Amino acid sequence: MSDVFRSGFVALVGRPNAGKSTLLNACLGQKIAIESPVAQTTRKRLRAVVNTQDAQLIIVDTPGLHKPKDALGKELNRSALGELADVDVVALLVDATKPVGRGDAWVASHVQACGADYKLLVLTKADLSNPEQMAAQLAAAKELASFDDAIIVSAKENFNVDGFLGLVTAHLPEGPRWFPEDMPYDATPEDLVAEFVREKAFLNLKQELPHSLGVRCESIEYAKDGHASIRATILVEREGQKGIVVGNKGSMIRRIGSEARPELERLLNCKVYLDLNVRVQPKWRRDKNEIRRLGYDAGE
Ligand SMILES: Nc1nc2c(ncn2[C@@H]2O[C@H](COP(=O)(O)OP(=O)(O)OP(=O)(O)O)[C@@H](O)[C@H]2O)c(=O)[nH]1
Ligand SMILES: [Mg+2]
Repeated sequence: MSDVFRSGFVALVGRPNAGKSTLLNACLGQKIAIESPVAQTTRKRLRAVVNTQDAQLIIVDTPGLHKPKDALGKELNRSALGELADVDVVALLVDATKPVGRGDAWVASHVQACGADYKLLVLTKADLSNPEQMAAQLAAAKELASFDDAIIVSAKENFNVDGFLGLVTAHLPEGPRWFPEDMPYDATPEDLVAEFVREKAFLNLKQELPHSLGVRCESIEYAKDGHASIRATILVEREGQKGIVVGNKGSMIRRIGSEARPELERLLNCKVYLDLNVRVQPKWRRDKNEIRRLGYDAGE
């Protein structure tokens, strides 16, 4: 154990699908951020507090940076770029399996310009890549900005996640434990319930309509016997989409519910009854008020 205690904020940024949320979960050792192969899965900042004997890291998951097509996309970018302003460490995540492109260069230019003391390049998904591809990718990604360091990880296989945490910790300033040790994240149970339902909807409907889907948790009520009754609404933009989410005789919405329930039970640590409904809310992605109601805005 070292005699200095370090603490600080670490932002994970990168293009959509780079593996930011998966790395956050691996660092925390618990799933709080939703993961999916759909680009722009993460819609709001989420902070995980990782405690070790010598340090406290507040790791910030951000929405993937991309070319926005609507008000929601603009909010996602605003939220992610906003995080760069006020952190000690920025980790730029680049997918080891996809060619480094203009999107990465654009993200890297923001990393370059931000005031963080330590800028780390993280090549993700090492398990899907081979050594030659990784070496080429690392060389190309290093050109994107002047990084202080680079590291290769696989969050899925838990490869070098400790290495990542160690490297970041060593570059945090000396400071106190900002958050109590029993507070591993900054989201409400309602936020996480809505997100977990959205993940299952994304995974099942990724070909059809992921970006048109929003989820709101209406209520969580705890009964005397300890179980939680949860009501949540899936928002879609058109009547036809409602039919897809409901599915033949309700088969799709039942599937989404039955996939979400075990994860919600693990999260809330009790038995869960989940009541899911679908509502049509035309063009909600263009409506700033609805985006705000769903909690997908960057806030002030
Ligand atoms: N094989 C493998 N897959 C990974 C790894 N990390 C992430 N993935 C997968 O890559 C996809 C995207 O991961 P996310 O963590 O959701 O990516 P993200 O950067 O948070 O994406 P956005 O929220 O859209 O910006 C998911 O299907 C993950 O399962 C990894 O280390 N290995
Ligand atoms: Mg994400």
